[in-house]
Amino acid sequence: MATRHQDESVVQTERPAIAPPPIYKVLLLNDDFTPMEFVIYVLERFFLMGREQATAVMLKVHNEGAGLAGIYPRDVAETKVHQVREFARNHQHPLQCVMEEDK
Ligand code: TYC
Repeated sequence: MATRHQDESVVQTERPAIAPPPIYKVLLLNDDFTPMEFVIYVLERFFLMGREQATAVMLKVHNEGAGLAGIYPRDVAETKVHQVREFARNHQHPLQCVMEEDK
């Protein structure tokens, strides 16, 4: 913090420690019903991946149960989760999207 004295001199004392803002992983979860092509499209549209990366992430989710779609500050992660859930629901697919703090 800076303290300004009457003679205009400035004394630099210790800064208060500010924790970096928490960041969140946004994950897609596997299910037996959502078409692979739909998941690839979701990764392209909402997570701005190219076709190849989107296909690789989709296959990881399919084979391992979950996969990383992206890492964001909390408000952005919440928006992504909301958008994906709504988009999947509108297309009557059970695709699940969740977020967790990235420790
Ligand atoms: N398991 C799905 C299928 O075989 C594909 C799928 C992949 C579903 C990723 C969800 O997050 C998911 N059609």
